[in-house]
Amino acid sequence: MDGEFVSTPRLFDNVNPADGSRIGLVSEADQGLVDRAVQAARTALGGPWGDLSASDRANCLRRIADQIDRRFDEFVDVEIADTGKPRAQARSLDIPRGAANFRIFADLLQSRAGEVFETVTQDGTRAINYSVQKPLGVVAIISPWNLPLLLTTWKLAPALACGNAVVVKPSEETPSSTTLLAEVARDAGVPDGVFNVVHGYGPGSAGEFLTTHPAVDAITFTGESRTGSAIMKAAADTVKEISFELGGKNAAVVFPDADFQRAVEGVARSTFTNCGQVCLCSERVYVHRSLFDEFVHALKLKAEALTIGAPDEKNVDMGPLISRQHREKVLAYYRLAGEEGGDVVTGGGVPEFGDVRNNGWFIEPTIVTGLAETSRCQREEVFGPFCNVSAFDDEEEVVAMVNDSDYGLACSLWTDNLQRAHRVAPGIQAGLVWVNTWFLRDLRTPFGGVKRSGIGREGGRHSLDFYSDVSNICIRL
Ligand code: NAD
Ligand code: 6OD
Repeated sequence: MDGEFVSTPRLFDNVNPADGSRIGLVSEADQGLVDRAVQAARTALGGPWGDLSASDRANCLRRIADQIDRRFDEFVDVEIADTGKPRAQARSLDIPRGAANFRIFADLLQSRAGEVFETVTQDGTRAINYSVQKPLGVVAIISPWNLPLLLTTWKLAPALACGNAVVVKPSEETPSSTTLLAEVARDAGVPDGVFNVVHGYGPGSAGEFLTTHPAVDAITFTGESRTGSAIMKAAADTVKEISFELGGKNAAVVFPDADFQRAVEGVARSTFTNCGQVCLCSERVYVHRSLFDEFVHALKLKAEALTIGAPDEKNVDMGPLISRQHREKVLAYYRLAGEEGGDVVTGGGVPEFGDVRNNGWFIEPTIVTGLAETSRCQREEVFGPFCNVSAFDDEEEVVAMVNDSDYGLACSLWTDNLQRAHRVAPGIQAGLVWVNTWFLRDLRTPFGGVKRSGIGREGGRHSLDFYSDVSNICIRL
């Protein structure tokens, strides 16, 4: 908060999902503190930050990335304490991506071009028009718990690159890495008030205070579609800019011409990574009827071979879900799948360890078959290590099944037929289509969803466009 750490009288627990232990107490921001954070950000816009050149801001972002690298192990430690995810995943995905987000937007900022038009007027004289990019102002960043540092920095880095001042509210489940990032930003020379963090919940707490704040100019949010809808309503009164990355009910399609082994491995990865808690995970798997039985059997073996456990266990593949409440929700979907006529191929319950891990929120990877396309389990986001596998007969039919969803975030197609890949991919109603891969990211590309999966695109120039206001200047010559 304006360059200093502030305690509040209201504290909430931060709990380790791998064993249920309390990691620490977190200060919840009240309305007064959120006001202070927003005011600090507004004031900072008129301070030294507002005078920095794009090149100076880019260098500042690179220093933040360097500081994340320098304190890499600390970031890994806090991220796994908050989430319970395998240390190897935090080391290879979450934390390196945190640093990469700052480097890519530093580079993109420096190669950013504007628009110039020469205009010939009716009387034969000329004018030139050119665009200038300005910050949006005070940006509220609200992030979820599944990939805390990765997803916060995905928004924070371009927001700072474009010269904004921010107030970040990390998820109440994962407050630590953003707090550490505040230290890092200060050490990297980000002026006081440019990067503020407030902790707390959504409704009636820091999230709502921020999204309804009249002095916040824009909200960038990642989280559930339902929350997006509540935030959109909150933002409407003061007509704030919004960018939303929301939920998914993503499909994976395995065509008969796929490399079978690669498809099995790919679908296992896209279903079970991060215990199914990635917005891009596949919960609907469509397999050509000719491969169906063989594929379901192979996927079952993959699921049963996963090592479930705490972050530092040897060869651990899958950690716990984030919280007791979230496990109850996912288990309710496991039960519902049976009630809706699904056959459980594997999983469906909670693993028994006989030690302290029984106090954590572990869950079995679960595969079902036989769910109707209209069933709730096939239409609603579970956000756990769960998929239903359905058979299809032809391309047209499967594209219709994939597109028959309220969501439209991501899809992966598995085929070795190049013509098929090019024919099918553009017809998928999703912001992201992968062919023979999943979650392969180039940070310059547009990222986001259609339908209930989001509003707008971030990534590359799309982020720079969102986090800037453009003005046209017309000069009569
Ligand atoms: P969530 O919507 O419950 O919470 C996200 C954030 O919003 C948290 O910081 C929370 O405190 C805050 N919040 C909740 N209610 C609010 C309100 N009324 N006003 C202001 N803030 C509020 O989501 P989650 O459970 O943390 O994350 C899981 C969800 O996020 C899943 O649906 C997943 O698909 C989605 N997600 C989407 C993407 C994407 O890129 N599309 C990425 C990651 C996660
Ligand atoms: O890779 C990214 O940039 C990104 N936004 C990933 C989102 C993952 C969802 O859980």
